[in-house]
Amino acid sequence: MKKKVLAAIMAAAMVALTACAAAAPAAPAAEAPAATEEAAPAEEAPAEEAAPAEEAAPADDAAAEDAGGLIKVGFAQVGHESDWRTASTKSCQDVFSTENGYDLSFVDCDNDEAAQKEAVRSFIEQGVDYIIIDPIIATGWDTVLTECEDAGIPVIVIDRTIDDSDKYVSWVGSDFLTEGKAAAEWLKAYADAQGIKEVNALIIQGTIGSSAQIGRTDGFQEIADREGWTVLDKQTGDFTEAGGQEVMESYCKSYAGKFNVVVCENDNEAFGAMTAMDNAGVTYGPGNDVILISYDACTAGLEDVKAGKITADFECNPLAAPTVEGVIKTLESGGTPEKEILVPDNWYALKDQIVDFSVDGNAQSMIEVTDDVIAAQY
Ligand code: GZL
Repeated sequence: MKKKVLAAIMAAAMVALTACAAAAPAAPAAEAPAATEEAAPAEEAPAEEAAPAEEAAPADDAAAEDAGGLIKVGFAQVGHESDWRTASTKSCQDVFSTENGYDLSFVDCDNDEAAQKEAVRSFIEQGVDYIIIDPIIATGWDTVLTECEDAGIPVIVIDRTIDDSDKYVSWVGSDFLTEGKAAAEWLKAYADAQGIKEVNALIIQGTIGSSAQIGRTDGFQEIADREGWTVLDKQTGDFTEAGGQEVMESYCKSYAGKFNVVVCENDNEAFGAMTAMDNAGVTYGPGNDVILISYDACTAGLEDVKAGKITADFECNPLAAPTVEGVIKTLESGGTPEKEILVPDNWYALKDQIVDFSVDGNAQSMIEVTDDVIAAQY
């Protein structure tokens, strides 16, 4: 929207300049006012043949062409650390395509907070119409969001939250605290059904300071405290498979024979943890030594549920881009979008591991993992 106004002003200025040039005695080409690219066609003809103002359109069309009539969107993505992230990126690139009327500037910030702030500032320099941010961590944002506000560029936050500034139009994402509570409330119901009296859990956390990590850790811990469970340790695997394997290798040495639950804050960490447990001779999944809980419920994660490796998987929906586009369309039409827009999550297990449970008094349902469910997943 911002760019369109600018293009119109430039076009009007070009028309005015061309009109002036046509009316004034022709200055020798060398003395003619410096013309911008856009004015070149009108300036090239000798004054007497200067194209009349209305024929200055080619220059204006050139300016409009520059803006392309597309809505310019800058997206500062966390990185490429997980299957979830891959799906999130694809969702955004599919929605904010040229065919759909967008000119997307995409930056993969490779889990680097400084690079992410730099990307947002580059979008301001480019004069995009909208900025989308998936914030690597939840704090440190007010300064750069103030710069976006000063530049008149609306910011939309997708997925993870920004907790130290409200200078954005909308946040679109999942309820991470509920995800953590759901995993723990399911564990409580499942342990009771299995006659498991003691829970000794090890947690492999996501990127420390990300709202996804904070919510899942805090939600699980709240129920663990209520139930008197022992959380033996929490260490970050940074949402990566390598990180999950490294932490689980250490856990298998430090807590050998002492744990019966492993909670991985995303599927890629669970993949790594499984490798480490295999190497240490620790069995996991229904009927084995360890109850393995994971988050994201990506396709590969659900395949591991179906294979009896991950005992329960708590989804975080990565396909928020269509909802973000809805926010932009509302803004384009002069409307005011909701400040917080939740996208729905589901919980998954095999039939025998599905138990009734509630979160904050709200009854939960679980989806049985079948080949069809896996085929339909992201
Ligand atoms: C959650 C998202 C997390 C996923 C991980 O909304 O930000 O980051 O759970 C991803 O897979 O790396």
